[in-house]
Amino acid sequence: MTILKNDRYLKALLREPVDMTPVWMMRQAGRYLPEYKATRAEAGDFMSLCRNADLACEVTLQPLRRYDLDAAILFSDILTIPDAMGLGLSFGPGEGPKFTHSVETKSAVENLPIPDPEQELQYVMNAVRTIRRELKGEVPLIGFSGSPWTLSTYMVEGGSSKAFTKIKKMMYREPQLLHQLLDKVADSVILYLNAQIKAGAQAVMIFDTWGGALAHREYLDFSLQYMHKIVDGLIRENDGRKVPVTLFTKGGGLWLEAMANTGCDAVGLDWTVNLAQAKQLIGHKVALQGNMDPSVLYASPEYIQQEVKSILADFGHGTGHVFNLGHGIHQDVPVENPRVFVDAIHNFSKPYHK
Ligand code: 1CP
Repeated sequence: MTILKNDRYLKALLREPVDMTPVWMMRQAGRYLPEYKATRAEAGDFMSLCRNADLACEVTLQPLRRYDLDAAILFSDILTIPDAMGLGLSFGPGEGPKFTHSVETKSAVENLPIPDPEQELQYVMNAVRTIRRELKGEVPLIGFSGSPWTLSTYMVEGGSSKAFTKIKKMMYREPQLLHQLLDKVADSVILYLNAQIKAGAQAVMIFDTWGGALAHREYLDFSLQYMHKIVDGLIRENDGRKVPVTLFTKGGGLWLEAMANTGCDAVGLDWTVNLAQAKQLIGHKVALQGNMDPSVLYASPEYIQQEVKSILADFGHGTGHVFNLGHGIHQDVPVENPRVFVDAIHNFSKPYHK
């Protein structure tokens, strides 16, 4: 077992005692950091940055040099899987992701290959191996994937969407076709995450960013069912240590019990959820990650500290909480503010762990 100097993130996910509440930030590597923008410019474009293991490692480590974070997250994107399936991913300047080919017909679904993670996605595994080496056991490395539903929204719509018109037409007109697609994507995600774990990821997270666009029954059927399948298919122990799995559905506050019942180790919460209520509901089964509104990082240092104190008080005593934002950090937050946030969590949480 590789020794970790700081393992409080892994311990909190497994609800083992810690000295203070661990913290990382969703999208902690990104455009709010001037050094990220410089490295991205050096790479040329976003996908070139992802494909270059040394530069992907560099941007993964950048936020850790500035802030006292308890985990690193692989620098990559959820859309690497559809890209590896041959859909042709591109990111125009200042635009969202776009695919050359969308998946709208039965033949398109049937012809989709399941990518071999050590072939078409080997650049991701190389980034994982490089980052693990360069982290030198300081903090654990988180691997990740999108959920089958969230990935499929991009694949069917051909890019970002607000109304999800095409995929919802497919869902209500040809549900079996959508199930076929989701199942294929779920199989791809299982292979991809297990390869990340074998390459060195010490925990994994599944981002279901668009699950909140679904109606209740459809969430269970078209999103959660496939995340459950992934949880069942994952390697849960590696290098002598448990590999915790976190599920995050943005807008999933009404489905916390169902999420906790998948057998995952932790549930990520957006900022609409009250942490005390969530703890009461599912805190005996899983750890909780979250959940400050990312926009609070626009506020004054005093306000940020107050908000951190309130969220810590909501969770109360004991382990099982990983502090985070309720969604990704915004591009235009002042770079000093994440330090106020991270330090406040560490300082103010100590009494809750005595
Ligand atoms: O211009 C740039 O530099 C690209 C911006 C960017 C970044 C920094 C994109 C394009 N992806 C990423 C990295 C990324 N994406 C990470 C690793 C960085 C880190 O966390 O430190 C992760 C975990 C993701 C995950 C991701 N990509 C999600 C799920 C998490 C979430 O925020 O909800 C989603 C939905 C995507 C798709 C995507 N990739 C990029 C953009 C701008 C988007 C969103 C598009 C949309 O709104 O539909």
